[in-house]
Amino acid sequence: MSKETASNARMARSDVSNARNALERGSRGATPRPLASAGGTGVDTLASFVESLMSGSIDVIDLTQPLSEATPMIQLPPPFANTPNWRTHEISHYDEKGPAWYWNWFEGGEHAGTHFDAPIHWITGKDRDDVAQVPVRRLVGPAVVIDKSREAQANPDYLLTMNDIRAFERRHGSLPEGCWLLYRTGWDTRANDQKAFLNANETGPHTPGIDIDLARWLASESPVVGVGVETVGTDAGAAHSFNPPFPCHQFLLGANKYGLTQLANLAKLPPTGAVLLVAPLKLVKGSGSPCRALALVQR
Ligand code: 23J
Ligand code: MN
Repeated sequence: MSKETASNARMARSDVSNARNALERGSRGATPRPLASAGGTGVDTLASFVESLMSGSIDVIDLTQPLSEATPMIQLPPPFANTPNWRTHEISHYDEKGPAWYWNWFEGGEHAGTHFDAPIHWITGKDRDDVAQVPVRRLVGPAVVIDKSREAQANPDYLLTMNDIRAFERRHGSLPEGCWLLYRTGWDTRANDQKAFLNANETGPHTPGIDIDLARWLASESPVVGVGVETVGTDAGAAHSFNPPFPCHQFLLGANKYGLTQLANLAKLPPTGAVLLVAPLKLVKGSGSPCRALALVQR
């Protein structure tokens, strides 16, 4: 304890000390506060959150697919360049290269597995945030889950429309401000099988997505900050031939919004009420990043 701190402790009840503490801290100074107060609202919602977490009345759901050499990667047609498969290289494994430690290094794309698309990923967002610049406040928010797994099973080219959103809103209320729209298609069950996951034939990949008008509306008029999907990208497999091509990427990233792909466990979330937490790596100038995506759900 420093001389000054000791002196402050002895004089804790004096007016002089209180005034000085207030100045030094630039805060409420010696004004007594209730023990568990978070300040601000006077109601400690974070303490009650921790209580719910510990009692199990709030559950944490992992929305992340495992990332390995078997993780499916998007395959763009020629002449476009592609992302190589994820690869892990061993550095040592409790052996002569490191007798008491195990560690690896890896190589892989920014858009590998469960990953985050930053606005700068697309040409329409080229002057906007890279993945390191995205405000973390926007990586935490309410999640709404729209389930079209039946439709996508019947039609792998199923496109979510404005009418689907209107029907969802009639039933569950308006999309909340700053929300993430999570689009369930049942595609997560294919994630351990590159062929089934990409579902390509001679006419290209066939995976569900979002139609052009809805992509435009989500970007320019809706309260969503991002769109999350179970498929390899936020756009439909056939979106290369849409006009404009890849409308989700074009409109959402151009509007400083985000994409989130290859999600798992959306079936475990309620249509509304969950909270999404997304944690992409803070890659300087990165266009995106593999990420951990978690959801908090009230039981
Ligand atoms: C580049 C070009 C087209 C697409 C993508 C990337 C992605 O899906 C992605 O991961 O951002 S559709
Ligand atoms: Mn991506």
